[in-house]
Amino acid sequence: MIQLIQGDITTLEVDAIVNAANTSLLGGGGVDGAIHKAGGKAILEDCMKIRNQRGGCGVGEAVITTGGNLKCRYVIHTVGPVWNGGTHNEEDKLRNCYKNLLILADANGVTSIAIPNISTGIYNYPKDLACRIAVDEVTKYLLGKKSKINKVLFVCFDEVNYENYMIELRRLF
Ligand code: AR6
Repeated sequence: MIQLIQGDITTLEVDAIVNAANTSLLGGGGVDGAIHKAGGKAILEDCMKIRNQRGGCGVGEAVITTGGNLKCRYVIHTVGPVWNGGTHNEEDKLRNCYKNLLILADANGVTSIAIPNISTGIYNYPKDLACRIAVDEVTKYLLGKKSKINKVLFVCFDEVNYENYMIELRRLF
């Protein structure tokens, strides 16, 4: 099941929420700042361990930590591409975010997951293009693999993203 909601991802009761992080995994603004603020220091401690093990998280990759004080068991951190005109493999990198976060979720027994609009804030990816990629990758993954994920929430914070997702999901379903 795919659901669309508008709101703050840090309040949701799901197995995992996804963070739009940066390669340092040390926190930042936007949804990243909100997740670390609401989730507390246990999330940052796990991020530091991952930094020590593998030096952070590459663009398009995903890593998993505790959900700390949040209502979710896990936070899956992925790093979207910075939009740079569209000629720097931004699309492949954004597709990789969705592919890898879903694979990592399944590998950890996650059955419900909430995903924000990766790269569409500070990283400036055009919202309409990012929306199509997100919906395409999630639907392909749920249809194509023996996934145990049975609930995906697309969580939009701003009105433009919400409208884009509404149109795209209505077009498909
Ligand atoms: N819940 C859900 N979505 C949110 C929330 C929230 N609480 N807050 C913002 N958004 P951004 P990026 C939406 O900038 O573009 C950070 O500093 C927001 O409206 O959070 O991938 C990281 O550390 C937008 O649509 O992430 C990186 O340095 C979407 O989340 C950098 O920003 C993504 O916006 C990553 O930039």
